Amino acid sequence: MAHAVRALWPLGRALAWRLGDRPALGLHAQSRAGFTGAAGGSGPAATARKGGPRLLGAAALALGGALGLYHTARWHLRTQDLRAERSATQLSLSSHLQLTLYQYKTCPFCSKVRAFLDFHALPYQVVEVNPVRRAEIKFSSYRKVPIVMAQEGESLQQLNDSSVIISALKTYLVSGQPLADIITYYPPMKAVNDQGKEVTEFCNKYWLMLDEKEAQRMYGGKEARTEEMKWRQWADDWLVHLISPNVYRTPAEALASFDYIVKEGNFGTVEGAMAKYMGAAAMYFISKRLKRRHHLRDDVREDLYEAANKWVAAVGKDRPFMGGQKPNLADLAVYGVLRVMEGLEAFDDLMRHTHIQPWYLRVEKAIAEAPQ
Ligand SMILES: N[C@@H](CCC(=O)N[C@@H](CS)C(=O)NCC(=O)O)C(=O)O
Repeated sequence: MAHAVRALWPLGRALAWRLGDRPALGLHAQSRAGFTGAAGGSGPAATARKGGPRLLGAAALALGGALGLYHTARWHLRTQDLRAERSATQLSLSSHLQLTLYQYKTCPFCSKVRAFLDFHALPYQVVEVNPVRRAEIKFSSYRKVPIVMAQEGESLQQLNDSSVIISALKTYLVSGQPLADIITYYPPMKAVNDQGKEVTEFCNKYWLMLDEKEAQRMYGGKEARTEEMKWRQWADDWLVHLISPNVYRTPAEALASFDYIVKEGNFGTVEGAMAKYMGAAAMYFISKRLKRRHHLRDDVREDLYEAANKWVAAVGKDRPFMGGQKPNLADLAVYGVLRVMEGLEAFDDLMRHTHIQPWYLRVEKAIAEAPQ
């Protein structure tokens, strides 16, 4: 059962943390690995109560930016001549890709990727992975989901990690560079987490590999690019950590959450029944531990509401989305993470007690209206 529970989102991730799997990256891990870094709890909500992680987060962001700039420059010099020829074909790029998404439907990282693919009208096939046996991803040495397999002509690429998948595909859509080249700019890095365990992270994962012209066209200025990176990282490093403590807050909520996970997921009948009751019980207790680990309040809803309102304040009143007239990658990431709570009490509470609903519905609509 422990194995079943470990592989399941949100429970699987929670148990991964419990088992010391989480890349809670200290300075040591970051300097060893030199990656953009998921500095634990470095988002605005966390930094209100924690000064150190804020500095780490800023340092990680700056480091990622510097690495990204370096890679962008290197790549720009190499491909300058090809660029002009490619621009004419960019519109049809998405039709050159055949994508397969390996996922757990209720995993927030997978939901982020789907939000991205749907908004960009990129067709894809879904393989729902059985969280107990994970046979569907046996081919992969990277053992988490989401994974995207991307076939571009003769070339088949495996993209790991939600943020890498999104950054690589967005770079592809904007620049037209071959995906095989793009993914070399997001190399995996081994790091050591705060429990001394080796974990895999990815360099530059919030950075798009664009030349100056493309970046200008896409963002209009440096601030918009930095803002998008910052809030994408916040969604991964802070917002995601609020999900489990909120959806497993009480025994009844834990049971409802598992009911939903089992219904949506790829479980055998016995596995499903076991996961529902044993998983709900396990997660109810584990979520208390997560609450302490992430320094959440006694009433974890308070943290969720605060995060949502911070996000709404960051979007502001003068634009429908953080991306302006259309969602950017941060809008899609925050939406994707929150969406996994739909249908649960935590989601209804969130809509009722914060100002996030109008923005949330706008993103939902923008995705629904994407040309199919
Ligand atoms: N940083 C990764 C995290 C992915 C992740 O933790 N996925 C979980 C499911 S939500 C998983 O596959 N867990 C299985 C395991 O850890 O063994 C991403 O953004 O994609």
